[in-house]
Amino acid sequence: MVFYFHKTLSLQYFKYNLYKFTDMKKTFLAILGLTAGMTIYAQNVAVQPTPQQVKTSTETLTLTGIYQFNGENEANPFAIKELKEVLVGKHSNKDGIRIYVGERGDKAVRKYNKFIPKQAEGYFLRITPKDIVLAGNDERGTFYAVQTLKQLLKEQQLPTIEITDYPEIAYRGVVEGFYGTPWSHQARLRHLKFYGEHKMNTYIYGPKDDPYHSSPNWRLPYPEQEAKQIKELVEVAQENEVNFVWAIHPGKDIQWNQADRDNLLNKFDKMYELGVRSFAVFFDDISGEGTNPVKQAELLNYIDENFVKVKKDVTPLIMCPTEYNKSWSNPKGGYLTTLGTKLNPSIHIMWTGDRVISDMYEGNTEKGGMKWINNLIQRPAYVWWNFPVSDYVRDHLLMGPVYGNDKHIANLMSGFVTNPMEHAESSLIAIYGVASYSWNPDEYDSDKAWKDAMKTVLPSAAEELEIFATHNSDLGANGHGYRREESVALKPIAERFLNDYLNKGTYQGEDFLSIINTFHSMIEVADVLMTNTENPALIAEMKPWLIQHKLTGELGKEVFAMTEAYKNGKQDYFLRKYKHVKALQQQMFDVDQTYNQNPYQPGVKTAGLVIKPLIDKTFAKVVELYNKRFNTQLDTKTDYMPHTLTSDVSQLKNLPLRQKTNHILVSPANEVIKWQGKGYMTIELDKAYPILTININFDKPEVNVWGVLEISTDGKRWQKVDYTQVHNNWIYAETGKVLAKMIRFTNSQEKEQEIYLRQFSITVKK
Ligand code: DV1
Repeated sequence: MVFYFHKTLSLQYFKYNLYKFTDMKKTFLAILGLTAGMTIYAQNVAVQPTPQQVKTSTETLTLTGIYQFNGENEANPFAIKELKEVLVGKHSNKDGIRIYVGERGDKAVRKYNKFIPKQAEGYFLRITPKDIVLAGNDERGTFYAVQTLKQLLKEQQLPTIEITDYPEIAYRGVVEGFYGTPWSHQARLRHLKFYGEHKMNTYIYGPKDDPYHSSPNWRLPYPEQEAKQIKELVEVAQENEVNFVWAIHPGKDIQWNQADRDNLLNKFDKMYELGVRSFAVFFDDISGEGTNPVKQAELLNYIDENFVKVKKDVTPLIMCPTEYNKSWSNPKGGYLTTLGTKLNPSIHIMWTGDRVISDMYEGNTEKGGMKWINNLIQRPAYVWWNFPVSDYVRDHLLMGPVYGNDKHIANLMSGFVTNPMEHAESSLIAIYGVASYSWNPDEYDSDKAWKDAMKTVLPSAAEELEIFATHNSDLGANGHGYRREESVALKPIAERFLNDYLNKGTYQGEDFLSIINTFHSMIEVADVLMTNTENPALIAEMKPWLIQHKLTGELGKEVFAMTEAYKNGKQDYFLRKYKHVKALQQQMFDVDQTYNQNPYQPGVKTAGLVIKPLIDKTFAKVVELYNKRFNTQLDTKTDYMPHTLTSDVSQLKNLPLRQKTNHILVSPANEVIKWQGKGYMTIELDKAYPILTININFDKPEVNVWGVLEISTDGKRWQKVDYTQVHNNWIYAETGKVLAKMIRFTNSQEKEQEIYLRQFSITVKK
């Protein structure tokens, strides 16, 4: 019994002091709490993020619309503004519901001081049938108390409740740090409000493709229009209790001299004038001089001492290192250790984990994880979590749940921010999950947060959005090897069906019906969402994927109709469905070739992990059975990639290939690729083709000094191909239609080369 209480209740009720208590003490206190006759729960409250400690009773408070405010002049004005929007009504001096609002020490809430958690941004919220207390440990705490009140209010009714709450991770939020089209001004405004509502306090501005954040213009002030918008963002961030962190990315061409120090500080001064009070310096994805850790640390300390500490109202600096994940770091090279020892202790160091895209875990100082990095940098890392960012899988929409980060490592990090997709609205699903995780990781419920996110982002069609999202979660094959679950409910059924059908040519009726039902729901939700008018920005982003989703549902339906037709010997009906399937495949191909035509991963992929393979394999099998039985030669092919890439360069070997008409392309990568001496990359085509041209861009001149391009028909005898390096780092080779099955590029020297893989494409004659 005691054990039961300990496990299920004490963690929630007494988490306030979780780290200080021993197990014995926790058990004892849990029993105390229960005997006091309170109802304690945290899980079932409609508040997200889940509060640390909640006590409720069954009574409710009905708002009358008349209030007596106590403390409104002393309390955080942004909290008061929000509160008045929530409690629509009028003021009275003598009657109505009493509202006590303010920060620790304010007169109005002084008698509640002992209930206010002594944690930054914490608050105490109490609702009784007569009054409401909103008492923050600080200004942000009061603001969050109001946000909780807002979530509790349903049809002018409030539950009587007592909440003691605070965040476990100090900085929680978003880093707009992806490659691709930066978010629009409108999207950013909407986001800042969303962050405030979900208790996130950080927005780091660092879109890679803003030329005034990075090269070439990081030294220049923003043009008037952009400056005006940033000023507005800062103001809105402030109203929503969000730190607007402006990041600079100077490392591509920075000179380690006084002139560039001045340039950087001048730019920071300009941003300060626009209202910015939080700053970051990013040294990610660069090569050459800028990567020197001693120089980086000197610059950061210089900014810290000559800007941050001088201004007094600027928050601690954040820096993003060049070796920002374990797989790239060379502990012997001493990069991270140098930062750890040289950087002023107040400066935060960002970190993406063991890999570029990875989830966080405790680990240890030898093998990896949070403890590994913290040991090197001598401070808790500031986590930059690369989900749901899709800048390396741009043909995918990542709307699945947030999971994978350990729940008990809050004390090992100074911040947790998510890097989202360039699709701002669709990213809110994951951001909601991150808000929930980073506030109260121990109680984080991935599935619940994900479902609640749907209700928050699109209340009028939350169920439909959830179905769409469940099939748009995985990233597909990618260079980083990061994958997510998808179509989770259908997966075991699909596996069983395929196992039966591919091996025995039979299947269970029940499985068949569940699968058909899934296809129907895919079609329905696509239609419902496509015509939804509640959140036009979201629908516009999802549009290409909705179209593809509907076609996939239709394709599945028709392929499965073929299996039934075959089983029942209905030949005409089979052929009719076959024809339709071919037409649907063609339409899906067209969508893929028409929408989202970015130069990196163009196209539109949906339901790629479970559903698409289920359809394709079933189609191939049923056509094969039919061909055998009726002696026909119907085409069993679906879309697939017949060519392969092999490489001994670790950052290249998992890069997917793409085909567009007669071009075969290696999917480009964003980051610096370290191509070791003698390292190679080979593309093997499904058969020998006359090669028309080979186009390469490594974003680097003089590749001809070290890079050798060769072709072969059998992989044994290789023929060197001459190429010309034309302007802007483009390499161009015309092979005179010579027949080849393999194309190989090798670093012929011993020395490692650092390149960007912007393009590697082969054009063949088909
Ligand atoms: O700009 C980001 C990308 O969006 C890059 C690395 O990969 C992301 C995903 O492709 N810069 C990064 S992560 N810096 C992380 C610093 C801690």
